Amino acid sequence: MVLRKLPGVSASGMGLRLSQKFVFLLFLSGLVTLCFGALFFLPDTVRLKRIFLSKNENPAVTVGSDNELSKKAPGDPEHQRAGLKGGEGANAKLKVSRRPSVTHGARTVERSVGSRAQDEWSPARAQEPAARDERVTSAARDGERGSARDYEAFKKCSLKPALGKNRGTPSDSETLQRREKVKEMMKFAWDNYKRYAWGKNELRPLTRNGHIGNMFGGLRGASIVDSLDTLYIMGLTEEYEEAKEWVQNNLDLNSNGEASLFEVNIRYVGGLLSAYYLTGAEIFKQKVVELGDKLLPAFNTPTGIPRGVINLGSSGTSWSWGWASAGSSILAEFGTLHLEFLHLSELSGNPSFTEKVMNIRKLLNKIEKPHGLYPNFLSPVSGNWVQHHVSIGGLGDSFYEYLIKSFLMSDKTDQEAKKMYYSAMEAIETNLVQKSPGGLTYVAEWRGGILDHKMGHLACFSGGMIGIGADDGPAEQKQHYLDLAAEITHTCHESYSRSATKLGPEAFRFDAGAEATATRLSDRYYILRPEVIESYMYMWRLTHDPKYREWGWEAVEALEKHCRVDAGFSGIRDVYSSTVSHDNMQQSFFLSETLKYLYLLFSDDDLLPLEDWVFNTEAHPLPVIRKRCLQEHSVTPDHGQTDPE
Ligand code: DMJ
Repeated sequence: MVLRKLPGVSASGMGLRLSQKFVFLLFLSGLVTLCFGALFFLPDTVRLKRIFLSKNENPAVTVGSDNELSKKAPGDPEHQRAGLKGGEGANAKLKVSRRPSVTHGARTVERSVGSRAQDEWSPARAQEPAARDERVTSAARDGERGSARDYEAFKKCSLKPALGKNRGTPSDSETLQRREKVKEMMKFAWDNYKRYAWGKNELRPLTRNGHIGNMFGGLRGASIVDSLDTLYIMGLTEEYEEAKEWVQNNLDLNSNGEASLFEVNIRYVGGLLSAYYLTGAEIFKQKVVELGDKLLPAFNTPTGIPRGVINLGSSGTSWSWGWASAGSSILAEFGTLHLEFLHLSELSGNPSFTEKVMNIRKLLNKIEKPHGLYPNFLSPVSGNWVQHHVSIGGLGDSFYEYLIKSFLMSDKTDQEAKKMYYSAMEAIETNLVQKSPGGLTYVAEWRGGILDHKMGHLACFSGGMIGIGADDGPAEQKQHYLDLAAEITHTCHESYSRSATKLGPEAFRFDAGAEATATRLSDRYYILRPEVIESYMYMWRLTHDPKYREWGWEAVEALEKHCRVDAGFSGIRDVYSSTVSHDNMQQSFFLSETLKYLYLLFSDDDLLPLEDWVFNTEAHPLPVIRKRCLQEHSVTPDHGQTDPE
């Protein structure tokens, strides 16, 4: 722009008229606004935070949110996928903390071990009882010494071959046929994902494209990582190899996005760990330890209780969910890390992973609990409960699951987890377990002492959980726990059989005349969730009552009839309408959990025997940690195996 001084017109020292000055100022301010605004279009919103937020390293700093993920409301499909519902205080401010320097000597050496040959299995010293003093904290001690375990060590310490004598093939032809059907469903789901959504997180089967979403912080291929172990155990070898090749060549962990710590942990960390322990392919170990490192900054809070959302890039910034009460962290999220983090320490030799989750355990053990119950929201700053909503469904569920599974995964040495689990169960029975007028047993929710007579689909995992915990309970309670597990599983089956589609709603109620049916329109959907089938699988293994296989088959028929579409499987919007409306989403947990549990239900018990394997909450099997045996087979970071048997 050229500015000229006009003759006869008074001008300022710059030689400009007032109107020209005004135009110039307007232009300047427009330019500044434009530059400032452009910052917001930078791909990494965290850059802004780096510039404008406190440089304070550790204490939480209250900031406004530009984090899309954390702004999602609890009813948002992204949260429904995660099983995160409820949640008051949607306007809560977010908290942020930043990445500390992460230092340790995790091994990332790639060494091809090849796939596992079943007849190579040897029980070695696996039968030796674990020493009393070898409790979970020993993982940290071993880490300090820099020892690490590997596939061979775990294999030698298993009691039985992972895939059984004959890959769990059942002897009766009807069960075999049913199992083959489930395998065909897996292949169909996989082939369509591969065809239309390869490399994306999930398949949209109606529109035949991929879904990325914002739960995984820019990580891709959730369906691939979630499917690795299912493909492997089903003997879908070609498909497993494709998946492994994708992980090797395309799973890029250098993402800089904002992820749910919980979701990345249960799906990616869990999926990679299982794939490693089942196959011994070093690429899975290398990737999982690298990913695990990226999660550590989430624990950099005043209490060590991690926040829900973490930036996977170098900033390591973390946030609480925008909808969680007063910047709180969620019980089911920070309480569902223990199994995977213990294994991360085992494989890397880095004790930090174990220390982080033991710190969470310590805080939860010590804190005062209303009526012995664990509320769903806790402040990562003060370490106090934020409000008294208790649920064994969404927001609370897998915390309880991980207590009993931590005990089982420790070769039954983790007495603290055992004690916490059975005390929690006692409180749940006293305060939450109810019987409906029609005789159905259910687990209600608790809001500061008032019962909400509702059970979520998510809460139906508890049949299986209480079942696997029965045998180690107090002698006089064992049969009682098994009965309770069967009753809850029966109630969950009722929620399926009382619908037109024979699939269960997201939540069902026991009030205003309702008995295991959804009374609200918004609770009528089914998104291919596994929990009810998961309980059938455990109850089958524990009792061998044929009804569980029959119920599983009913679910297969319903899935085929209502959820199978031309290009994959889809959730449905209303289980009570036989004219179905599809939600156009094939969730990754359908491949990792629903189909895997169905396959196991129709297999012999020696496929992934429960003496050796504990399933994480995304159905990824993790081996029992037999400390003493493993110590004899551990490797040192730089010199390979100490005991090259
Ligand atoms: C899965 O991702 C896991 O089972 C989680 O614990 C809860 N929600 C889904 C399946 O419903």
